[in-house]
Amino acid sequence: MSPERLPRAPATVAGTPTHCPYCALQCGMTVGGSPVRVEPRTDVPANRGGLCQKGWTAAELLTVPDRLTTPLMRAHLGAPLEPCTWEEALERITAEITRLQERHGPDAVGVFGGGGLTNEKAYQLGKFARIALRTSQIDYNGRFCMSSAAAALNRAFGLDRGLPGPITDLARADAILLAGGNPAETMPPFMRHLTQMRERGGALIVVDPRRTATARQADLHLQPSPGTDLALANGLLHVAIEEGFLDEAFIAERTSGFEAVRVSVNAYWPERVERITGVPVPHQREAVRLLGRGARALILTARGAEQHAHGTDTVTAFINLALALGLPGREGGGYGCLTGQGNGQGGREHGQKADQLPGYRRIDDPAARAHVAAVWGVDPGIIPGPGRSAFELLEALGTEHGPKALLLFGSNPVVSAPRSRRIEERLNSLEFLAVSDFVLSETARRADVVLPTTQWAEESGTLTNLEGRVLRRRRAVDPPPGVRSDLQILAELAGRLGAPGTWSADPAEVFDELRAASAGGPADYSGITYERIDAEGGVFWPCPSPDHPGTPRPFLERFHTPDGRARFVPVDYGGVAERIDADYPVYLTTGRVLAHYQSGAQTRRIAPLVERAPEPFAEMHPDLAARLGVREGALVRVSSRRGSVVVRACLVETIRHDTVFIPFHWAGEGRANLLTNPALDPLSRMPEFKVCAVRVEPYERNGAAQ
Ligand SMILES: Nc1nc2c(c(=O)[nH]1)N[C@H]1C(S)=C(S)[C@@H](COP(=O)(O)OP(=O)(O)OC[C@H]3O[C@@H](n4cnc5c(=O)[nH]c(N)nc54)[C@H](O)[C@@H]3O)O[C@H]1N2
Ligand SMILES: Nc1nc2c(c(=O)[nH]1)N[C@H]1C(S)=C(S)[C@@H](COP(=O)(O)OP(=O)(O)OC[C@H]3O[C@@H](n4cnc5c(=O)[nH]c(N)nc54)[C@H](O)[C@@H]3O)O[C@H]1N2
Ligand code: SF4
Ligand SMILES: [Mo]
Repeated sequence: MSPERLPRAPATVAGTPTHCPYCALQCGMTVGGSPVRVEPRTDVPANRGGLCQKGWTAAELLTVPDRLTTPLMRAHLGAPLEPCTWEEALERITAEITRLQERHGPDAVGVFGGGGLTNEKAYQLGKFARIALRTSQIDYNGRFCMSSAAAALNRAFGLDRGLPGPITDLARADAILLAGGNPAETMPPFMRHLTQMRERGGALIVVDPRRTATARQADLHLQPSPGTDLALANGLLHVAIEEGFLDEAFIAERTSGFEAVRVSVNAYWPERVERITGVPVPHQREAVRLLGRGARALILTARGAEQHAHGTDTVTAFINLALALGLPGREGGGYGCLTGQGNGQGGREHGQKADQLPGYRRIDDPAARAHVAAVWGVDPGIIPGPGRSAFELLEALGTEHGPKALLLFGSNPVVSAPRSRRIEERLNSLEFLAVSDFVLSETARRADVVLPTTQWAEESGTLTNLEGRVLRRRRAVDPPPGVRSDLQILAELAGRLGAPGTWSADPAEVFDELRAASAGGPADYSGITYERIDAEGGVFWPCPSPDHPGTPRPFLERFHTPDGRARFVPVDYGGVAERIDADYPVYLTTGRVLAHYQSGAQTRRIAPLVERAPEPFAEMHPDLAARLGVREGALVRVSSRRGSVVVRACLVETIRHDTVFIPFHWAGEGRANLLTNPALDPLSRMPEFKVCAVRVEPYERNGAAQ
C-alpha cells in the first residue's frame, strides 16, 4: 500500500502533540483517540502535515501482539526465557554484575546504547556506566550511523552538527548535492523541501550507485561505483579550481590549510576520476557548475558516502569542496549530514560514546572530567577513561580481556552489526546478557534477562532532530501494566549497586541534570528547558543560557576551532577495503527500503509494512542477472568471504552493472550483515557497510536450479 492510499484520519485526533518513534526527521504527530491513532501535525517545519508509511502506522507499534509486558529470565544456560518478577530480574542483574566485577574488575561489564534513546536516557546510560558500573566499556549503535560525518565535522569545523541550519533553508537553496542519501525512502517528507527548492529554480544533484526514487527527482544523477565518493569529491574540487569557482575571500578570511588541499587535488583530473568512479567527465563539470553558479548551495552526505572504511576522509573531501566554494559562509548554504535515528544527533552528545562525557566533552580532558564529576557528586578520579568503539566492543565480548557481561538498551546488533555471525558468537560467549526492549528482538532472544520497557508514546523526554533542534517527546498513552521506563530501570539498578549520586526516573529532573552537565561543553543545552521547547517549537543547541536564543546556524559567523577558522584537510583516495576479484566479482552495497526501519525489530511486526516489503531481496541489473543465469524473482545465493545469504533476485535497470543492493532489515538467512565487511575507519571506527565483494549464484536446492 502506498502512503497516499492509507486511510486519512479525521481532521483532528484529539490527543497529545509529540513526534514519530522512528527517524531523525522527527515528524510531528498527534497521538490520541480510541483505538489510538496518529495524525501528522502541521506546526512542525520538518513535516508540515506529512508522514511516511512508517509514521502513519506508528500507533500499531503500541499494540503489537507480542509486546513484552513482563520481565523474562533464563534460569541457567540453555534454559528457556520464562516470565519472572521485576524483583527477580533486577536482583539477578545486580548479582551477576557484582560477581563478574569482583572476579575480573569493573570493565568486565559492558554497556551498549542506541541513537533512538532520548537525550535523558542517553545521558543516564553514560552516567550509569561510568559511576554505577565504573566501566569504560560503553558505546552505542550511532558508531554504525553518523560517526564518520561526526569525525569529519569535528576535524574541519570543531563541532559536530548535522544540518548547518533549519530545514526550511533547503527550499531557498540554489543547488543541493546529496551524496549517498535516499530520503525519498528514508525520510519521505524531507523530499518536499527539495521539491520546493526545485520549484524555485534550484538544482538537485544526487550521487548514488543506484538511480533511486530520490535520484529520479534530481536534475543530475552521478552514479559512481560504491566506495569511490572520495575520488569524486576531490575531482569536483579539481574542476572547481580549474573553472574559477573558488571563493577566495572566504578561503582567506575563514579557513586554514587550503594550499595543501589545492596541491593534493591536482592529481584528480576529470578523466582519471571518471576511470575511478565511472562518472563521465561532462557530469562532473555539470555538477560543479550547478554548485558554483548560485550564492546558496548545500552539500549533504548520508550513509552511502559515510559508511566506509574511509568514511571520515570521504566526508572531509566533500567539506573541502564546500569550503572552497565558500558555502558555509552564506546563510542557507554549507555542508551538512543527514542524521539517521530518532535521536541520532542528541544521542551522540551526552555520553554514551566510548570517549565522551555529556555536552560532547572528551572523557580524557581533565577539565571536562572535573566539571561532570562535580555535577555527579563524585571524585573525578572514579570516572574511567575511554573504552572500545562499538564494533570493537562487540568483538571483544566474552574474550579474555573483554567484557563478560553486557547490558543493552536500544539496539539489535544480531541483525545490524557487520559480520553479524561473528557478533552472534561473541554474544553467545558472554556469561551474562541483559536487554531492555519492548519487543523480543533477535538480540533480546539471546539474553539471560529481558526487561520490558516503555516506548515513545508512553513516555516523555527530549530528542534532537536532524536540524539540531531539541524537541519534546510527550506521553500520550498509558504504558501497559508491568512495564517500566529505561530511566526507572537505571535508577533501580544504580540503587541496588550502591552507586553514588542521585538517580531520578523523572525525565524532567534528568534533563535538568543533563543541562548542568552539558554547560560550557560544545553541545551546551544549559539554556534549554521543557517550557522553552514548548513555547518556541524546539530550541537549537548550543544554547548556553536561558536568555540565549539558541543557535540555528552555528557556522555562519565563525567555526568552533581554536582560531575560529575551518580547517581544510588533504585526503587521498586509497580504494575500498575489499576489491572485487575472480572469486568475488560483484560489489555488494546495503541500505534501506521505505517500509522497514533498521533491524526491523519494530516494523516487521506491523502488518501493512510487512505487506509492502515482506522479505529481503537483492537488486541487480538485468544484464548482470542474464550473465549469471538468474531470473526475476528467483532465489539467489549471495556469498562473501564472511558468509552467504539466500534472497530473491529483483531485477532493476536502475543499478550499476557491477553492484547488487540488499536491504539490511531482515533476520535469518536473508540477513545482509552476514556478508558485510567490518573493516573500520581509522578515525571514526565506522565499518564498511556500504561495499564489499560478493559472488552471486542461482540458488540450487537438492541440485536443481530454482
Ligand atoms: N525507511 C527507513 N528510513 C530510515 C531508516 C530505516 O531503516 N528505514 N533508518 C534511519 C537511519 S538510522 C539512517 S542512518 C538513515 C539513512 O538514510 P540514507 O543514508 O538515505 O539510507 P541508506 O539506504 O542506508 O543509504 C542511502 C543510499 O546510499 C547509496 N549508496 C550505497 N553505497 C554508496 C556509495 O558508495 N556512495 C554513494 N554516494 N552512495 C552509496 C545506496 O544505494 C542508498 O540509496 O535513514 C533513516 N530513515
Ligand atoms: N548492512 C548494514 N547494516 C547497518 C546499516 C546499513 O546501512 N547497512 N546501517 C547502520 C545504522 S545507520 C544504524 S543506525 C544501525 C541501527 O541498527 P540497530 O541498532 O539494531 O537499530 P534498531 O533496529 O532501531 O534497534 C533498536 C532496538 O531497540 C528497541 N528500542 C527502540 N527504542 C527503545 C528505547 O527507547 N529503549 C529501549 N530499551 N529499547 C528501544 C527496538 O525495539 C529495537 O529492538 O544499523 C546499522 N547497520
Ligand atoms: S519520515 Fe521519519 S519521522 Fe517522519 S514519519 Fe517517516 S519515519 Fe517518522
Ligand atoms: Mo543510522
